[in-house]
This record gives sequence, C-alpha cells and structure tokens, in this order.
Amino acid sequence: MKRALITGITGQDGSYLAEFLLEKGYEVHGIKRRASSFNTERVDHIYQSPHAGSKRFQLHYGDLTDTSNLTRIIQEVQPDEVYNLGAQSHVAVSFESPEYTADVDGLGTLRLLEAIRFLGLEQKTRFYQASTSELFGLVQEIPQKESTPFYPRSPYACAKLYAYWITVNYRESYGMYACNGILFNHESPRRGETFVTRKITRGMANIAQGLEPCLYLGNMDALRDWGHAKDYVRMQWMMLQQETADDFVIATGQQITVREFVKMSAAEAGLEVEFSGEGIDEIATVTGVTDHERAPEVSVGDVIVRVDPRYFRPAEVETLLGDPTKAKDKLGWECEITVEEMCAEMVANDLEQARCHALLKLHGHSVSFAVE
Ligand code: NDP
Ligand code: GDR
Repeated sequence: MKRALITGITGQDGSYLAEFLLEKGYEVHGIKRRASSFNTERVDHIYQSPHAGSKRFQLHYGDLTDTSNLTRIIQEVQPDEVYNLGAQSHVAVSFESPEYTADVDGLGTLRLLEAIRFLGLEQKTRFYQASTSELFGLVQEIPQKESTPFYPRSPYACAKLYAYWITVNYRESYGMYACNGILFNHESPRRGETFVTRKITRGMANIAQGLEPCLYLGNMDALRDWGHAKDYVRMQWMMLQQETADDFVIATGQQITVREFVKMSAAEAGLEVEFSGEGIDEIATVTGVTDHERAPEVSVGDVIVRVDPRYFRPAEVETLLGDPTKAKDKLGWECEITVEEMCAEMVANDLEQARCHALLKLHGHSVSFAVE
C-alpha cells in the first residue's frame, strides 16, 4: 500500500486529493493546524475513528513554519509521495501578511524538501509542489505555458516563485523526484468563501433567498481561466506517476471575466442581470426573475452587485489564460468539467445552504453568517 502525506489537507484541494488517493488504495496522512475550533469540515466525511482500528486516513497536528514538527511527521510516516498543498493561499491577504506568507509558502516548501533529504528519503519520496498561475502575474505571453517568463505581482506570488525554484533546485541538485504543477484557478463547492467565485455563488444564493441585499466586489474586469478542483487534483497525482519528474501547466484554455461569472451565477440562481455604470460606480441590476422558487425574494430593478474599492489590490493580475498542451500530450490529461457545469454545482450547493438559513429565519431563529 502506497503512503501519501498531504499538507493543506483541510483545504479545498487537500480534501479532494485525499478522497482521490483513498479510492486509489493509498494510506493517506494529512497535516492539520491547531485551531481554537474544529477546522476539518472538508474532510470530516472521510475521517475514520482510530477507535474503529482503521489507519488508512490519519491526521497529524503540524505547521509549515515548524521544521522539527515537519521532520518528525515525515520520519514517522515515511511517505512515498508528499503533496505540498498547504499555503496562505489568498493573494489579497498576502499584501496584509507578506512576511507570514513568505514563511509558509516559500520557506515551508524548503523545510519539507530539506526534511526529506535530511532523513535520507530523497530516492524514495516523490514531491509535488502546488505552484500557481500567479507566477505569470504581469503576463509576458498569451496563453501562458511552461516556458512563459514569470513576473509575480504579489507577496503570495513572490513566495510561490521561491517555492517553484527550490523544488526545481532539489530535483537538479539531489536527483529528487520533485515536480511543480503550475495550476490555474480551480474552484468547487468546497472553495473558500472569500475567493471570488465562491463569494459570487454564495452571494447570489443569499440574495435570491432574501438573506443579503447586495454583493460587493472589486475588479470585475479581471480575466481568469477557471477549472474544477476535482479535475486538477487528478492531475497532481498523475504528475507523480511518471518515469521522470517534470513541471506542467494545468488549465482549461478558456477565460472569462469576473463580471461574466456573476452573470452565469445569477442565471443559476434564477436571475437575469444587466451591468451599467463604470469603475467604482458599476452596478448590476435585476432585469428578470426566471425562477421564482430559487429567487423568491428578488424583484426586477433591485441592485444586487456594487463595487467596493476595498477589494482592489495594490497590484493586480488582470488576465490569465493557460495552455495545457504539454499535460495533454505527455500525460493524457483532459479537463472534464466546464466552467458552466462547475458554476451550476457551486450555486446549487450554496442555494441549499441559503434555503436552510432562510427557513431558520422564517421560524424566528436569528441567522448570522460571515461575509467578507
Ligand atoms: P486552501 O486555502 O483551500 O487550503 C490551504 C490549506 O493550507 C488549508 O488546509 C490550510 O489550513 C493550510 N495552511 C495554511 N497555512 C498553513 C500553515 N502555516 N501550515 C500548514 N498548513 C497551512 O487552498 P487550495 O486548496 O485552493 O489550494 C491548495 C494549494 O494550491 C495552495 O498551496 C494554493 O496556494 C495552491 N494553488 C491553488 C489554486 C486554486 O485555484 N485553488 C491555483 C494554484 C495554486 P486551514 O484549513 O487550517 O486554514
Ligand atoms: P486569485 O483568486 O487572486 O486569482 O488567486 P481570487 O478568487 O481571490 O481573485 C480572482 C480575481 O477576482 C478579482 N476580484 C475579487 N477577488 C476576491 N477575492 N474578492 C472580491 O471581492 C473580488 N472582486 C474582484 C481579484 O482582484 C482577482 O483578479 C487564486 C488563489 O486560489 C491562489 O492561491 C491561486 O494561486 C490562484 O488563484 C491561481
């Protein structure tokens, strides 16, 4: 039985990857952070109680800033594969906490690689690094592929640039099987609520159910190449099954704006919207309610999206579009889920939650939820 260790197992990708590897027959170990309340919601459905005697899924307390902790876990687990998905992964937050982001996302990667080497596991343990399309930042070429020059535009991207190169360096210096997946944005119903797609699908669902009047967004012109996390974690595993380690761009090859994603999500929530105004005065107004069951609380003429400059970034990545040809040709990877299908799944999931909240409210319970 192969043994995998996943950092960031409590995150979006970590949870899908854990499911995927368990289905493949792996023993899966994950690193979770200590928090003041439970933070394992995304993996609770696959958690197996140690009292039941199963060891196929195990969580260890740890942190990417803690060298001795990482070294001990790797020594105990003796993994065949390490997937480094843990990160302070929010680009906007990285401008607020640049040093912490560099420590976790940059040095955290070095700590793992060095622990593998220090423990003499460099010929046994294969290493996957969660690299990112944010490396391309101020794009030098459209679409972006493996040979496109990097130009990071945030503390997050700068930290990930270090992580990218230290992964390449350990491969070249010590013959380690270490790869970078340069993944473009990927989303799902498990996406964190403050990333723009989930913020939009959740916002549309809450508005449709009368829980929130309006959604506030930043740059709606931003163009992204959005895929589904399930397709992307399959590729993370595929990258570690090759004869030689290599780096791959993973993307759909299609891009849309944030504004188009709003329209798509609104339609899934039973609403037609029209955008008007420019810059910080841009708004989206409801022009039709196509599904009164989904959107019982919305009327034509309601303004449901406005711009809040708080969400603008000090330096923005305006456009990202990936070319996944190498992954298709060398690994036979194909993206199976379209952005429309993904959006429909996300809105359906968020509508379900919004309906529960609306029902509680209807019966006199106070309902509160975080919005950022
Ligand atoms: P998430 O933000 O959903 O998950 C991040 C994970 O990292 C969480 O489990 C989080 O723990 C954990 N983490 C954060 N800080 C630390 C730390 N100091 N020590 C240990 N673990 C920590 O990210 P995604 O699942 O979306 O992304 C996975 C990886 O892929 C990240 O590295 C991200 O930067 C990268 N990436 C993501 C893309 C995307 O579009 N989703 C695209 C390209 C790259 P907790 O749950 O406790 O917060
Ligand atoms: P990104 O994702 O920065 O691409 O990083 P995010 O969803 O945060 O932003 C995408 C684009 O939408 C614009 N935007 C907003 N973003 C947020 N979060 N909130 C808003 O209200 C809002 N309004 C407009 C942003 O300015 C941006 O242009 C994600 C993360 O998962 C990274 O970890 C990963 O490396 C990259 O994708 C690829």
